[in-house]
Amino acid sequence: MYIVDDGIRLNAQIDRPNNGGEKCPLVIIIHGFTGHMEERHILAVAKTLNEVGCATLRVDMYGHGRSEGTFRNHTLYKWLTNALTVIDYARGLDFVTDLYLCGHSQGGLTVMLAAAMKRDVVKAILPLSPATMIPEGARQGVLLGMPFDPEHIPSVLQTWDGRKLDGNYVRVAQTIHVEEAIEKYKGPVLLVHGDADEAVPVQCARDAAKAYANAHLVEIPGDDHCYDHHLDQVTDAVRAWMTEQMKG
Ligand code: FER
Repeated sequence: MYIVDDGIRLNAQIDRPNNGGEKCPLVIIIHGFTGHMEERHILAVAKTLNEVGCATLRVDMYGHGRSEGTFRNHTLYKWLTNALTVIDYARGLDFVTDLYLCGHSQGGLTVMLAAAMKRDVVKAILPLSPATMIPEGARQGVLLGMPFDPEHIPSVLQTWDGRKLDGNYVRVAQTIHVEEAIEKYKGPVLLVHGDADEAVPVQCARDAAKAYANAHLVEIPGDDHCYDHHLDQVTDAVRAWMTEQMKG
């Protein structure tokens, strides 16, 4: 299934809850930088949400997975407008009651930004290991483990897997202010982060948890960026928190 965002086809999949219920909440789930909607941790979180009675809408963002657009040309603006389009699509589904946003890493950052913009329609958010350091890293010239001059951004950067990323990614990221988005969103927030994350420091989630009006942080001791060791603790945290949200 595709959701079309201004001519770009975004590969997406809806999974309804196991009880096959009529109307239900829906959680949009967004993967991270270089990721896609079939990653192990994305599928595990989706399955858990389906088990507690939520539909899920997983989507491959611009330039990722089986969506259109090229990786090299993706930016946080493109992901953000993708997210706004996917939110509107979800709101138009007749079986959907409350709308939630969940995202991993760069997808977690994206849902934090989108929730601020759509705060009147987003019930709660679940940023998992959110890559909130990207904008400040872009301003400081520290991204992808390669220092660069933030006033003279290279036209092309190299990612850790050797793929090319246009310098406009950095120019866009430099304009984004995560604190403003955090300040605007007053709904409930579940943050989950491994304290041995090698890609996004756990401090990102600690800072966000302090700054949000209504946040709960679950740290996973010893776990890494994609929860290779304790994915079950991630899904336990999601299951417990979402069950509480659905009561209220
Ligand atoms: C970076 C570290 C992490 C970066 C992006 C990420 C673009 C995102 C990781 C993810 O989404 O999984 O320096 O620079």
